[in-house]
Amino acid sequence: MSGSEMGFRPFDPESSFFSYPTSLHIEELSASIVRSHRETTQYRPEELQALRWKVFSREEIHAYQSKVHLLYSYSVDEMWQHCAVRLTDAVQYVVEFAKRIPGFRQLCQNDQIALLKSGSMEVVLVRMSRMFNTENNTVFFDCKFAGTELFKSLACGDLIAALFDFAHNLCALRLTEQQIAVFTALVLLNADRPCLEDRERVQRVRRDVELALRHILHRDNQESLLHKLYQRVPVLKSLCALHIEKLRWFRQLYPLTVHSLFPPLYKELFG
Ligand code: CLR
Repeated sequence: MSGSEMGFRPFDPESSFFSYPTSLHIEELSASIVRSHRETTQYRPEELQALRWKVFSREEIHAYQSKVHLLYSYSVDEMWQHCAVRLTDAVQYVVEFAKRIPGFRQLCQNDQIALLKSGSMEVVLVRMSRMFNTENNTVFFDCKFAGTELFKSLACGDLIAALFDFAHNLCALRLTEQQIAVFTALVLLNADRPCLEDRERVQRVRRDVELALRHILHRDNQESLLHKLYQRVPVLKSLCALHIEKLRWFRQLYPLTVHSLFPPLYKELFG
């Protein structure tokens, strides 16, 4: 490639392998990740703010809890299936986000899949905090805000409580959309994931994203957040493990539901 062509190229994460990334690189990288995040999150913060008054009625909650037998009431396995579908939707948006992180698509396909397999759920859980209202401990689900009681029929109260707790604590950090964007990119680009072929290459892409996060936090005068964010990473891992454990338990009870009604991507990631 000629020099003049290079001048018109968009940010190339690989180029920083040969030279120390300039602050312009890092600036462009952050902007690009923030754009990718914005394009792959279904709701903008202003929209979510405007929807906060929408909460489920007692009757609706009972229908989700399979307490009543109305036309629109869920049985236990239907509720599991419904949540699995919702989670899979959310994962698909994360896959799209990953593909738009500069450098991600240049990783070999095996490594892209390995990173998504172990990281996409973690990113969904970080994203959950954007959809969370700490005033009443509810999360945006099926177009309204829902408390833990709505998920009672899943019979995994400990997991639900832990997920809500995590979202609540992350909300308390009052992260900006930019901070969430770059932090989630960093969660995906984890060179310690199992089954990676070219860890060094992942590490190289990660290094620049790490610089982007530092850059953003420095600019926002919130450098102390870095440590707090890193502290959440092992918690994410344990929540994902608990989710997988619950799925195993559910599969023993309802093997056919999982086999024939759960989304294939969900089974591929967690089953
Ligand atoms: C997370 C942020 C995403 C959009 C989104 C979609 C599905 C939601 C999820 C968010 C938060 C967690 C959620 C999930 C559907 C079911 C799940 C509410 C808001 C609850 C906690 C139940 C999990 C049950 C498993 C055992 C299947 O951008």
